[in-house]
Amino acid sequence: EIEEFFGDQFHQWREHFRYYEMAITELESDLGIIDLDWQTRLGYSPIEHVKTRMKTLPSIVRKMKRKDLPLEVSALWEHVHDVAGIRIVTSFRDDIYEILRHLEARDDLDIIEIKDYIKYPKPSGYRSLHLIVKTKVYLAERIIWVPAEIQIRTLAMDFWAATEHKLQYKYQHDVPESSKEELIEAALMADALDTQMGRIRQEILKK
Ligand code: 0O2
Repeated sequence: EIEEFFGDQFHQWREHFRYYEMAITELESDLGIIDLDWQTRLGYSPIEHVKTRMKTLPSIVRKMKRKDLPLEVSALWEHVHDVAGIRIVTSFRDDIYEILRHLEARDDLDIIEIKDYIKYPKPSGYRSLHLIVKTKVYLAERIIWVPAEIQIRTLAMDFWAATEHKLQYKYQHDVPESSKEELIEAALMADALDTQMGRIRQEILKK
């Protein structure tokens, strides 16, 4: 069925999906190593946990249609940067920028774009730091740089985003206006929680 859908580009699509999977494997492993290193040297890692996901085919097709892109693998590679996705969840807001500084210093990662939805939250109330990157992947006979999206957010931001996402689905993306306002309010509460936890940490570190 899928083979029919892609016609003579089927093998190219399959090949590219493997590249995205490789990028996820690479990023997950790199972050696991950094997490261990931080734990070992400092007894504390800014990484709380990491989650990976591949964008589903229906979601890719929807996005390409929305962007008026031809359903071709070259358009996917050039213009859809979030097929491979990795989410890093932290305990504190400051940890997000600590992780960013680390990622910026790596030479196996090329940061193409930083979208700071913490400084500039989305109208929905959504907060998170998004990085569009290219990650270095060693194949048997050559090196490729695979596009990926890294989302970095606190537990509080993640709680809000995951719950809001579920509600959007429940209401088929047609959430009543009053609920939208309450969701924005809830996002502000999650933000206040992050501020308070950060303050408590500073107090404890001072002692
Ligand atoms: P899924 O299932 O993760 O694929 P772009 O054209 O890429 O520049 P895009 O895709 O709108 O623009 O990028 P954006 O807004 O920077 O990031 C989109 C992703 O951020 C979403 O993925 C969500 O994971 C998350 N996100 C953005 N806004 C919200 C929000 O209001 N609520 C929640 N819960 N998540 C949000 P996808 O593609 O929607 O889904």
